[in-house]
Amino acid sequence: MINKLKLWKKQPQSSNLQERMTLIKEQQIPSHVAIIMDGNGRWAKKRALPRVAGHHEGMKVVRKITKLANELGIQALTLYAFSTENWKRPKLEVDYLMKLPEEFLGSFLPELIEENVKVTMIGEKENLPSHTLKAIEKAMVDTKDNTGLVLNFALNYGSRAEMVSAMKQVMIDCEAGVLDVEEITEETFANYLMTKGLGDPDLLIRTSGEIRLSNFMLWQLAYTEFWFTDVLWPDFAEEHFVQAMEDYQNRQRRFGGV
Ligand code: V0D
Repeated sequence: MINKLKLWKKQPQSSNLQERMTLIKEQQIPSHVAIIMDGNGRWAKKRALPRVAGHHEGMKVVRKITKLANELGIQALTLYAFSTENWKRPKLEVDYLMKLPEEFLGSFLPELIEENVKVTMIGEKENLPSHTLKAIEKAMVDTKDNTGLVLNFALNYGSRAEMVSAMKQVMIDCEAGVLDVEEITEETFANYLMTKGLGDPDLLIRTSGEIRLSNFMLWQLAYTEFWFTDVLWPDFAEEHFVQAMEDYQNRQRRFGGV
């Protein structure tokens, strides 16, 4: 009995995960998953580390989850990396955050290309440091023809600003006679948003125990399933993502049918 228990305990987590992933792949996979990656600062504080250490650890998790999402056949993964509110943080922290895209792409872009991942971005490019923008734009160019997972970074993004800017462009097009007022529908309006062509998220994950949207994709999340966890983003692992997928599929089974 003791031996049996030991054997059971020794089961490597990975093989168990592989089995769960196989089952997930046999059912309906969400096409588009969005994640609010919260709790990096709190993770660092718990360890008496500077906040930036949490951000750096969080970056490693982005790599892990991207790989997993791609393996599962998810078509798009939108990650909320920097909100328009985040500019209010101490300058040194913001400066550090703005170096993360370069560091991330510096080590992972070859792998992303290898894995057929396409890098995209939503958010205001205008206020980003040029070194940050340069790195992201190079990644977008280098991966533009890739047909696998769309890895979409929301950076300097705010949903209300996105909708106001869409509204302005709608007005401009109407005044120019390119668009008729009668043609403004939910579908045409969606084409003025930065997420044009992406499709709405099927599943939203938010880590770190906060139960709110924080101005993230308000239009696009109208019909999305929400999944919240107390796990802090740097602690978020494959098993948590797999759990979110299983819960999503259970909801689809229970409520999804006609
Ligand atoms: C910090 C947790 C990857 C959230 C993840 C500038 C906060 C790690 C990127 C990244 C950030 C962005 C664009 C790109 C490639 C990588 C990133 C920021 C913060 C904000 F093309 N992680 N990451 N960007 N963190």
